[in-house]
Amino acid sequence: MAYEHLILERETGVAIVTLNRPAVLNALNLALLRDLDHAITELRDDDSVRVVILTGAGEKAFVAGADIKELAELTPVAGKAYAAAGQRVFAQIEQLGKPVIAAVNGYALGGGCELAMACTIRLASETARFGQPEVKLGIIPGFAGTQRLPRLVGKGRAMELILTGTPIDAAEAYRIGLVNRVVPSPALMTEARALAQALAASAPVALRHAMEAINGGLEMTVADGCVLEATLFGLVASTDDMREGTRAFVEKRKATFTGR
Ligand code: CO8
Repeated sequence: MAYEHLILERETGVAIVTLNRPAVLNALNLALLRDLDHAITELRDDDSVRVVILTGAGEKAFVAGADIKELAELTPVAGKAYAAAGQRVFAQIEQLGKPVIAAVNGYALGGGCELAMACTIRLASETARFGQPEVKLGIIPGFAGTQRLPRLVGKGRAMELILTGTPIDAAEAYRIGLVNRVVPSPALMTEARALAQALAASAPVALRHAMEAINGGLEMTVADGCVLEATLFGLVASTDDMREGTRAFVEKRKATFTGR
């Protein structure tokens, strides 16, 4: 399908989604959110895609937040609907069942930081900046930032980032656990592709269920999470990929996983 504000490319086993409004630092407007919604659904249903990379067009930004010009016009009812729509799309990314790598190539502010947090793994270029500056606009995060940020970096740090609205650089984001890795800017997409290819070579059903155990388990007691884990373990142990993976180890060869 044709997209207005994003570019969707496919390489072997990997899809690259580039949010493409560079003139406004890839700010998320409703049209871009709609494109992202459709792209995620397309990628969910495409078995040839095992891993997704999400990045921003241009040199400066991943996503500099929700489009402030659009926000400024919102009525309360429209604002609630907008926030709910963003939350739903971001939840689809989190629950895609395939790893989504955020390749954060610059500003990830407000809705951009929230989008990165919905991804499975975050790689940042040295020039990336992260923050939740909403309070400086008289609003609060609305795409689940108040929920995902404390879960990723702890309550105290989330409070500080959200209440001060002050952005942090990539090194600090790494230090507090907001990103998995920081790489020199020119190497960002190479690193993201290498990670994506490594993940794409793994057993897709195992990856999907591992993510489900982690995401689901975080919302449960440890005891309930362990029940979930054991159940998903049982399911995964019934796959062709489990037989292939264990047999390949015994036969001292590289496993080839089919996703069945
Ligand atoms: N929305 C709309 N336009 C933007 C945005 C944005 N978030 N960010 C940048 N732009 C535009 C600028 O207006 C400018 O356009 P123009 O050339 O027409 O003037 C262009 O992008 C380039 O930006 P700058 O000239 O400002 O570039 P600088 O390098 O000087 O500064 C910054 C870069 C620091 C990133 C700066 O642009 C900035 O502070 N941007 C806003 C960051 C921000 O506050 N983000 C949070 C937005 S609120 C949000 O995300 C809430 C999410 C939840 C919503 C819930 C639904 C209701």
